[in-house]
Amino acid sequence: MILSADELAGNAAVERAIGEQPVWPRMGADPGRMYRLGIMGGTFDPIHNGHLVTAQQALDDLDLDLVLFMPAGSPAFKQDREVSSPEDRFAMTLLATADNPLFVASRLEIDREGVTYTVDTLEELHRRYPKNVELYFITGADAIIDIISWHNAERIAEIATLVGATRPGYDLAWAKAAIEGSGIPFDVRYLEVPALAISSSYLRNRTHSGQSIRYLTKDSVIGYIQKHGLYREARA
Ligand code: DND
Repeated sequence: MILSADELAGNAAVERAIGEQPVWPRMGADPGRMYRLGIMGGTFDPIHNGHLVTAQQALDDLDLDLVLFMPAGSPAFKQDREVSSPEDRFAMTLLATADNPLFVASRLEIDREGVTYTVDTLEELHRRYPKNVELYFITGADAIIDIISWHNAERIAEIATLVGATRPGYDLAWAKAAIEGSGIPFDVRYLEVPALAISSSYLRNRTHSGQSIRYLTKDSVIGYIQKHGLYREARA
Protein backbone atom coordinates (compact mmCIF):
# COMPACT_ATOMS: atom_id res chain seq x y z
CA MET A 1 0.00 0.00 0.00
CA ILE A 2 1.29 3.43 -0.92
CA LEU A 3 -0.16 6.18 1.23
CA SER A 4 -1.98 9.07 -0.34
CA ALA A 5 -0.59 12.56 0.04
CA ASP A 6 -3.37 13.28 2.56
CA GLU A 7 -2.47 10.32 4.71
CA LEU A 8 1.17 11.29 4.65
CA ALA A 9 0.31 14.87 5.51
CA GLY A 10 -1.82 13.58 8.38
CA ASN A 11 1.06 11.64 9.85
CA ALA A 12 3.42 14.56 9.33
CA ALA A 13 0.96 16.77 11.20
CA VAL A 14 1.02 14.35 14.12
CA GLU A 15 4.79 14.45 14.08
CA ARG A 16 4.88 18.25 13.99
CA ALA A 17 2.50 18.28 16.91
CA ILE A 18 4.75 15.87 18.81
CA GLY A 19 7.60 18.29 18.22
CA GLU A 20 5.70 21.25 19.66
CA GLN A 21 3.36 19.68 22.13
CA PRO A 22 2.60 16.02 22.82
CA VAL A 23 -0.44 14.58 21.04
CA TRP A 24 -2.74 11.69 21.88
CA PRO A 25 -2.14 9.86 24.10
CA ARG A 26 -1.08 13.18 25.56
CA MET A 27 2.17 12.19 27.14
CA GLY A 28 2.33 13.46 30.69
CA ALA A 29 -1.04 15.26 30.54
CA ASP A 30 -2.49 13.54 33.60
CA PRO A 31 -0.21 14.39 36.55
CA GLY A 32 -1.82 11.54 38.47
CA ARG A 33 -0.14 8.84 36.42
CA MET A 34 3.16 7.88 34.88
CA TYR A 35 3.58 7.62 31.11
CA ARG A 36 6.03 5.41 29.25
CA LEU A 37 7.45 6.67 26.00
CA GLY A 38 9.32 4.10 23.88
CA ILE A 39 12.03 5.23 21.47
CA MET A 40 13.08 2.86 18.71
CA GLY A 41 16.31 4.28 17.34
CA GLY A 42 17.87 2.98 14.16
CA THR A 43 19.54 3.65 10.88
CA PHE A 44 16.49 2.01 9.27
CA ASP A 45 18.22 1.43 5.92
CA PRO A 46 15.65 0.03 5.33
CA ILE A 47 13.20 -0.42 8.20
CA HIS A 48 11.90 -4.01 8.31
CA ASN A 49 9.48 -6.28 10.13
CA GLY A 50 12.11 -7.12 12.80
CA HIS A 51 12.08 -3.48 13.91
CA LEU A 52 8.28 -3.30 13.82
CA VAL A 53 7.67 -6.55 15.70
CA THR A 54 10.25 -5.60 18.33
CA ALA A 55 8.62 -2.21 18.91
CA GLN A 56 5.17 -3.77 19.12
CA GLN A 57 6.35 -6.33 21.63
CA ALA A 58 8.03 -3.66 23.74
CA LEU A 59 4.79 -1.68 23.60
CA ASP A 60 2.78 -4.69 24.81
CA ASP A 61 5.19 -6.24 27.32
CA LEU A 62 6.33 -3.01 28.96
CA ASP A 63 2.97 -1.26 28.73
CA LEU A 64 4.36 1.67 26.75
CA ASP A 65 2.00 4.48 25.75
CA LEU A 66 3.64 5.25 22.40
CA VAL A 67 6.75 4.32 20.42
CA LEU A 68 8.70 7.00 18.57
CA PHE A 69 10.64 5.61 15.60
CA MET A 70 13.76 7.69 15.37
CA PRO A 71 15.86 7.37 12.19
CA ALA A 72 19.39 8.59 12.91
CA GLY A 73 20.41 11.59 10.80
CA SER A 74 24.11 10.78 10.62
CA PRO A 75 24.60 7.48 12.49
CA ALA A 76 27.52 7.69 14.93
CA PHE A 77 28.91 4.21 14.26
CA LYS A 78 28.41 4.35 10.47
CA GLN A 79 30.45 7.44 9.59
CA ASP A 80 32.72 5.37 7.33
CA ARG A 81 29.86 3.59 5.55
CA GLU A 82 27.52 4.47 2.75
CA VAL A 83 24.03 5.05 4.12
CA SER A 84 20.86 6.08 2.25
CA SER A 85 19.83 9.70 2.64
CA PRO A 86 18.09 10.71 5.88
CA GLU A 87 14.98 11.74 3.90
CA ASP A 88 14.72 8.33 2.21
CA ARG A 89 15.14 6.54 5.54
CA PHE A 90 12.62 8.84 7.20
CA ALA A 91 10.10 8.35 4.37
CA MET A 92 10.37 4.55 4.70
CA THR A 93 9.99 4.83 8.47
CA LEU A 94 6.92 7.02 8.03
CA LEU A 95 5.37 4.58 5.57
CA ALA A 96 6.11 1.56 7.78
CA THR A 97 4.58 3.12 10.89
CA ALA A 98 1.66 5.01 9.33
CA ASP A 99 -1.02 2.40 10.04
CA ASN A 100 -0.28 2.01 13.75
CA PRO A 101 -1.68 4.84 15.89
CA LEU A 102 0.82 4.05 18.65
CA PHE A 103 3.84 4.26 16.35
CA VAL A 104 5.08 7.72 15.38
CA ALA A 105 7.96 8.48 13.02
CA SER A 106 10.08 11.31 14.37
CA ARG A 107 12.24 13.83 12.48
CA LEU A 108 14.06 14.85 15.64
CA GLU A 109 17.38 13.24 14.70
CA ILE A 110 17.33 13.81 10.96
CA ASP A 111 16.65 17.51 11.52
CA ARG A 112 19.56 17.85 13.93
CA GLU A 113 22.89 18.73 12.36
CA GLY A 114 26.12 16.84 12.94
CA VAL A 115 26.75 13.30 14.11
CA THR A 116 23.68 11.74 15.72
CA TYR A 117 24.16 10.80 19.35
CA THR A 118 21.37 9.05 21.23
CA VAL A 119 22.14 10.96 24.41
CA ASP A 120 21.26 14.26 22.69
CA THR A 121 17.90 12.84 21.62
CA LEU A 122 17.08 11.46 25.05
CA GLU A 123 18.18 14.73 26.66
CA GLU A 124 15.85 16.68 24.39
CA LEU A 125 12.89 14.38 25.05
CA HIS A 126 13.66 14.47 28.78
CA ARG A 127 13.58 18.27 28.66
CA ARG A 128 10.50 18.43 26.46
CA TYR A 129 8.21 16.15 28.40
CA PRO A 130 6.94 16.50 31.98
CA LYS A 131 8.58 14.50 34.74
CA ASN A 132 5.84 11.84 34.72
CA VAL A 133 7.01 10.64 31.27
CA GLU A 134 9.58 7.85 31.48
CA LEU A 135 11.83 7.16 28.50
CA TYR A 136 12.43 3.61 27.27
CA PHE A 137 15.12 3.27 24.61
CA ILE A 138 14.60 0.06 22.61
CA THR A 139 17.52 -1.70 21.03
CA GLY A 140 18.50 -5.11 19.74
CA ALA A 141 20.41 -7.12 22.33
CA ASP A 142 23.50 -7.30 20.11
CA ALA A 143 23.59 -3.49 20.05
CA ILE A 144 23.05 -3.22 23.78
CA ILE A 145 26.62 -4.21 24.51
CA ASP A 146 27.77 -1.34 22.28
CA ILE A 147 25.84 1.11 24.45
CA ILE A 148 28.66 0.99 26.96
CA SER A 149 30.80 2.78 24.37
CA TRP A 150 28.16 5.20 23.15
CA HIS A 151 28.67 8.92 23.58
CA ASN A 152 27.99 9.91 27.21
CA ALA A 153 26.60 6.49 28.16
CA GLU A 154 26.47 7.55 31.83
CA ARG A 155 23.88 10.20 31.04
CA ILE A 156 21.84 7.73 28.97
CA ALA A 157 21.71 5.49 32.05
CA GLU A 158 20.46 8.41 34.16
CA ILE A 159 17.57 9.49 31.97
CA ALA A 160 16.35 6.34 30.22
CA THR A 161 15.53 2.71 30.79
CA LEU A 162 16.98 0.43 28.14
CA VAL A 163 14.99 -2.30 26.47
CA GLY A 164 17.20 -5.05 25.08
CA ALA A 165 15.36 -7.22 22.55
CA THR A 166 16.99 -10.59 21.99
CA ARG A 167 17.35 -11.91 18.50
CA PRO A 168 16.98 -15.66 17.88
CA GLY A 169 19.92 -17.68 19.18
CA TYR A 170 21.37 -14.78 21.08
CA ASP A 171 23.25 -15.52 24.31
CA LEU A 172 21.74 -13.09 26.81
CA ALA A 173 24.14 -14.00 29.62
CA TRP A 174 26.98 -12.40 27.70
CA ALA A 175 25.08 -9.13 27.25
CA LYS A 176 24.07 -9.05 30.90
CA ALA A 177 27.63 -9.66 32.07
CA ALA A 178 28.96 -6.92 29.78
CA ILE A 179 26.41 -4.40 31.01
CA GLU A 180 26.98 -5.23 34.66
CA GLY A 181 30.74 -5.19 34.17
CA SER A 182 30.62 -1.70 32.65
CA GLY A 183 30.14 -0.07 36.03
CA ILE A 184 27.44 2.18 34.52
CA PRO A 185 24.13 1.72 36.38
CA PHE A 186 21.97 0.91 33.35
CA ASP A 187 18.42 -0.18 34.02
CA VAL A 188 17.84 -2.80 31.33
CA ARG A 189 14.63 -4.71 30.65
CA TYR A 190 15.23 -7.73 28.45
CA LEU A 191 12.65 -8.80 25.94
CA GLU A 192 12.45 -12.04 24.02
CA VAL A 193 11.33 -11.44 20.45
CA PRO A 194 10.63 -14.75 18.74
CA ALA A 195 11.42 -15.45 15.08
CA LEU A 196 12.63 -12.75 12.72
CA ALA A 197 16.33 -13.09 12.06
CA ILE A 198 15.96 -10.24 9.58
CA SER A 199 18.50 -7.49 9.04
CA SER A 200 18.61 -4.38 6.90
CA SER A 201 21.74 -5.64 5.13
CA TYR A 202 19.87 -8.83 4.18
CA LEU A 203 17.12 -6.75 2.59
CA ARG A 204 19.66 -4.55 0.79
CA ASN A 205 21.55 -7.56 -0.55
CA ARG A 206 18.37 -9.24 -1.76
CA THR A 207 17.24 -6.07 -3.49
CA HIS A 208 20.64 -5.63 -5.08
CA SER A 209 20.55 -9.14 -6.50
CA GLY A 210 16.98 -8.77 -7.74
CA GLN A 211 15.40 -11.05 -5.13
CA SER A 212 12.08 -10.34 -3.48
CA ILE A 213 11.89 -8.75 -0.04
CA ARG A 214 8.14 -9.30 0.14
CA TYR A 215 6.93 -10.22 3.67
CA LEU A 216 10.21 -9.00 5.18
CA THR A 217 9.03 -5.41 5.35
CA LYS A 218 5.82 -3.51 4.61
CA ASP A 219 4.61 -3.39 1.01
CA SER A 220 4.62 0.40 1.22
CA VAL A 221 8.35 0.33 2.01
CA ILE A 222 9.00 -2.08 -0.86
CA GLY A 223 7.09 0.27 -3.17
CA TYR A 224 9.25 3.19 -2.01
CA ILE A 225 12.47 1.21 -2.54
CA GLN A 226 11.41 0.29 -6.07
CA LYS A 227 10.13 3.73 -6.96
CA HIS A 228 13.35 5.43 -5.82
CA GLY A 229 15.72 2.73 -7.03
CA LEU A 230 17.31 2.19 -3.62
CA TYR A 231 19.89 -0.57 -3.05
CA ARG A 232 20.42 -1.31 -6.74
CA GLU A 233 24.11 -0.50 -6.50
CA ALA A 234 26.51 -2.66 -4.51
CA ARG A 235 27.83 -1.00 -1.35
CA ALA A 236 31.41 -0.85 -0.27
P1 DND B 1 21.69 0.77 14.24
O1 DND B 1 22.55 1.34 13.19
O2 DND B 1 22.09 -0.50 14.91
O3 DND B 1 20.19 0.62 13.65
O4 DND B 1 21.46 1.91 15.36
C1 DND B 1 20.68 1.64 16.51
C2 DND B 1 20.60 2.89 17.39
O5 DND B 1 21.83 3.07 18.06
C3 DND B 1 20.36 4.21 16.62
O6 DND B 1 19.39 4.95 17.30
C4 DND B 1 21.72 4.91 16.69
O7 DND B 1 21.64 6.32 16.63
C5 DND B 1 22.17 4.45 18.05
N1 DND B 1 23.64 4.63 18.26
C6 DND B 1 24.53 3.79 17.65
C7 DND B 1 25.90 3.98 17.84
C8 DND B 1 26.35 5.02 18.68
C9 DND B 1 25.41 5.85 19.30
C10 DND B 1 24.06 5.63 19.08
C11 DND B 1 25.84 6.98 20.24
O8 DND B 1 24.97 7.77 20.67
O9 DND B 1 27.06 7.11 20.55
P2 DND B 1 19.50 -0.52 12.76
O10 DND B 1 18.59 0.19 11.84
O11 DND B 1 20.50 -1.47 12.18
O12 DND B 1 18.64 -1.32 13.85
C12 DND B 1 17.75 -0.61 14.69
C13 DND B 1 17.53 -1.37 15.98
O13 DND B 1 16.82 -2.58 15.71
C14 DND B 1 18.84 -1.79 16.64
O14 DND B 1 18.71 -1.66 18.03
C15 DND B 1 19.00 -3.25 16.24
O15 DND B 1 19.74 -3.97 17.19
C16 DND B 1 17.54 -3.70 16.19
N2 DND B 1 17.29 -4.80 15.24
C17 DND B 1 16.46 -5.83 15.51
N3 DND B 1 15.76 -6.16 16.61
C18 DND B 1 15.03 -7.30 16.54
N4 DND B 1 14.95 -8.13 15.46
C19 DND B 1 15.65 -7.83 14.36
C20 DND B 1 16.45 -6.64 14.34
N5 DND B 1 17.23 -6.05 13.41
C21 DND B 1 17.72 -4.93 13.98
N6 DND B 1 15.58 -8.66 13.31
